[in-house]
Amino acid sequence: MSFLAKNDPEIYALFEQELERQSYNLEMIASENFASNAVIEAMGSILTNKYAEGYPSKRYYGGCEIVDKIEEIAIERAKKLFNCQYVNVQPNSGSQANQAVYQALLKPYDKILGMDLSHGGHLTHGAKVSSSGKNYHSFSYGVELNGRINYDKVREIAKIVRPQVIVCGASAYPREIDFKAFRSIADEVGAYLFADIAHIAGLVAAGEHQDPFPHAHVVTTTTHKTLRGPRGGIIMTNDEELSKKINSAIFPGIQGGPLEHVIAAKAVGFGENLKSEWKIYAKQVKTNAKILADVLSEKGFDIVSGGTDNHLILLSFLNREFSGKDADHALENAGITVNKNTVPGETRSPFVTSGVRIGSAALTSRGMKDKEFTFIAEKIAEVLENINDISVQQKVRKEVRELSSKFIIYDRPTY
Ligand code: DSN
Repeated sequence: MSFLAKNDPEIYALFEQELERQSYNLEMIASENFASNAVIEAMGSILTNKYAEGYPSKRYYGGCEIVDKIEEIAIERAKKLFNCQYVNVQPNSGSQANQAVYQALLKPYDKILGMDLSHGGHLTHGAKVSSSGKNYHSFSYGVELNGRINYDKVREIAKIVRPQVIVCGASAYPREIDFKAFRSIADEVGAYLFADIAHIAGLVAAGEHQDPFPHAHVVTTTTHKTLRGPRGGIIMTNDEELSKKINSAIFPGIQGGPLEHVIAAKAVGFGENLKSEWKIYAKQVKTNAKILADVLSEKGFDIVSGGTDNHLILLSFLNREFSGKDADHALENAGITVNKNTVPGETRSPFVTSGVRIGSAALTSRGMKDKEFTFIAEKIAEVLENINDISVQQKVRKEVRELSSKFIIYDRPTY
């Protein structure tokens, strides 16, 4: 019997329910993935006991010789993976990583220009409800009605705004991001280019998406999305002076003791990303997303931008009677987990929306390939075409369970 089961049966029972949910539903939220047992083991380890404020060899506590080695391995692996010179592996999340970048590069009320949240950007790219939009003057660019970034328009906006930082990278953008084009805009207006590659990092690491270096001055990513590591963030740069400012912004600026158990898990995750199999995985992630786009498009659904270059698609229901919220709910009932999302030309509120975002990374980690993704796309279409028919949702739910049970990801869960 596990320690958890013995000591806290109430929490353990909920863990069992969550394992059941993860095992027998189709997880298609584009920002989620399934970390390996090795990553989970490192996260749930004795390293949680250790305080290590500071950086390797420059700590404020004794007894850090082992965690120093672990943090150095995490840094070296990330440097190799993303082809850069300086990495801070301590951010507890992508949001904290981004907050630290702003602290390092900006003074309060300086100007930032990022992608509009409702066009696929992220809260931390200047949304007024986030500290990035409260502590700095934030401005935004968006996508055209065709769902794509128009780089000439971004240039026009940048020339008017004259921001100190241009943020590129997105949470719901199905197309390749042209870092080189963004850098030329940043150079033209004398801004830093900051690339947040949280969604696409696993593809970048495999050479399946354009590399943000050498174009971006600073790059952040989360480690748990397409990278499939533990929940957390990292910050990267090739500029030594910037790296010092970033390190001070993380500690003592924003965070205290780093989560060394998570840093160890980041190292384990990066080790997996460096293996040759990773390239095969990343390629399949893209193939699977393309299958979703192709099949759903053949079935008459409107795919934002007409397809995908990465791990996600956006379905638009602007021309349908039902909303993103309705679709999200119906698919959830059928055992397919996605999230509602705004789309270009949105007419409904952000709580209702006219779209859903669907990602392929997590199910690809379970080993699902072309055949399974074709089947899944057909099932998504079936549910959406019969959105008010609960019997269809119940039938699909059974089929989803049958498929899921052939691709069990944690046969020996470490919780
Ligand atoms: N919440 C994440 C996403 O779903 O894309 C971004 O932080």
